[in-house]
Amino acid sequence: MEGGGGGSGRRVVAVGAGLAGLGAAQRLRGHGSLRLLEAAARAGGRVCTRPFASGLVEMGAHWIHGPSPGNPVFRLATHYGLLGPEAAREENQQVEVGGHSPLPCVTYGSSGRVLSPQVVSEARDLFNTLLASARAFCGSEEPPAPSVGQYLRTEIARRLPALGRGEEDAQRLQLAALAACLKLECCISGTHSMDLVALAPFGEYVSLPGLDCTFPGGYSGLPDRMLSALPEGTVLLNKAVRTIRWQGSFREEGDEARDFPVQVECEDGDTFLADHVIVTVPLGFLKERHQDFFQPPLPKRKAEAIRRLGFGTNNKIFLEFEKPFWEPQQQLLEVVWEDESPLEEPSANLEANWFKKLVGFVVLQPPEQHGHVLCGFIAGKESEYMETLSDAEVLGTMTHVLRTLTGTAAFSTLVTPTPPRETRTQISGCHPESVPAGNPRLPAPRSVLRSRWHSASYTRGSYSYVAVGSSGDDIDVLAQPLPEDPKDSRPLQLLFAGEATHRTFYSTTHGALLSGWREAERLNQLFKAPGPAPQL
Ligand code: 6YU
Repeated sequence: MEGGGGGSGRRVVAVGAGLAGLGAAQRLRGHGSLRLLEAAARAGGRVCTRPFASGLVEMGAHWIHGPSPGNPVFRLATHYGLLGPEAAREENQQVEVGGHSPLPCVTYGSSGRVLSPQVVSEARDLFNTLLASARAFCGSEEPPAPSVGQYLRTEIARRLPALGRGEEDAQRLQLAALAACLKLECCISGTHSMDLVALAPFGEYVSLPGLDCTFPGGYSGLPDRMLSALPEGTVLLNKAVRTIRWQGSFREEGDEARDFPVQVECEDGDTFLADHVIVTVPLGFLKERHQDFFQPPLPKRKAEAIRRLGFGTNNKIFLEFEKPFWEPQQQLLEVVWEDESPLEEPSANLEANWFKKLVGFVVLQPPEQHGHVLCGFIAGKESEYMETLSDAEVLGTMTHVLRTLTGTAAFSTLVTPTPPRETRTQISGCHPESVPAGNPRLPAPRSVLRSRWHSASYTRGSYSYVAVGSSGDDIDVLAQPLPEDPKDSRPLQLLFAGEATHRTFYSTTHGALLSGWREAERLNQLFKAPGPAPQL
């Protein structure tokens, strides 16, 4: 089959129907035809809402980071009426959270006790101060360390004598809480270790104002609405692209008069000829496949940028409980493994220790809508190892972890040393019906669901970061269209969009959307497309 119509008009093909691809399709004007080819059976890519328990859960993007008028995802979601009343409140849009909104929280230690909020916030304050100073090296020629992780560890070591006011047990607990902060930062950056994240470009990422919000009817409502606004037949699902041949001269049967510089060949053998192809496949896919995906292969500069930039894994584990064991006001259950320290190498034994990388659980709100559901976050190689386990294994391990943390394990094989039962502190103020007196074992979750972004063949991870040895310039190189020569008689054969191509908003849905709009605008300029200016 040869795709597209549109007579002598320019033919555009976009690869990938995530927010970048859909955004590009939404904004293109003045072309002859557009086809959007998507490997999966659904649009949305890393925006993926699924039913679970009595409600919906987000397997990918969770929040709008910085929901305020400067955020195009916020504007579009508001336009479609997809957000709740809290998000519409102007005060909430003005809050400066500098990244992630804080949630009311309880912190469990691995000895089976709730840790003092004061101890935890002391460690968190120090960590946030150090993180802010790490961002301040933005663009520095000579940062004090190559990676964010190394910088943070050096600074923590420097402050060691003052930690916990020099008292040994208090100091150990502060270090354990700092190790937990470091793991949370791995989830936020989507990396195995902050030692892999480059220090100098770290501050280039821009946080928008606004209290992070979710989509009451599911994040997928956004791509669904974008999709339904496109002319019917624009998006072809289950259409995985195998190879993009560019710099060619391809003719269609029955139309010898016209040749196209690009041919897109799909896994099922279908081909599409195009003047322009907007590539929005994830960086993880490009890392694995770019050598065969493009014929001729990408120029060295682009291939090197793909190799250097980071793309890691952050997964979610959803657990449904019959009854909550947490307090109604608690929205975040944090985990601190009390024998850990950021100054010591974490265990490399994934099989024995993968669950220790879990940073904690967000409580899905409101329970009337979701049921009693916790969403755990876990990044890095441990997260990738978790993907290889069965549901039953993950559920079993999570049950044991939660029993250990709440002091309700009969005995612990997960943590050493575990204090004897009588020395463990009871969880204060637990729901009497869920953890009855005498502290018996916490009931196992009813069901489990987890994401597996690393195993997903057309994603191969969660999102991008600027890795050691790389810089924001690599993001710009990745975003550059091909052929490189602006005087080429057949310009803009390949254009590149996707979250990893946005220098200041990489790793987010708004970065993805803006990148799609950017590439559509590049083509609109080429077509000198007349038409109304977009309203959003
Ligand atoms: C956000 C959030 N969020 C959690 C988790 C994940 C992500 N993000 P897509 O992949 O969507 O589309 C490409 C399509 O291409 C796809 O459909 C493929 O099937 C298709 N394809 C591939 N190969 C193909 C082929 N050969 N042929 C045809 N089709 C092909 N973002 O704003 N808020 O809460 C989270 C989170 C677990 C996995 C997130 C979040 C990231 C976004 O989901 C993601 O960026 C966009 O959806 C990507 O859209 P796209 O179109 O580019 O690709 C300092 C500093 C720190 C920096 N980080 C701070 C921010 C932290 C980010 N937040 C993450 C947190 C969560 C929980």
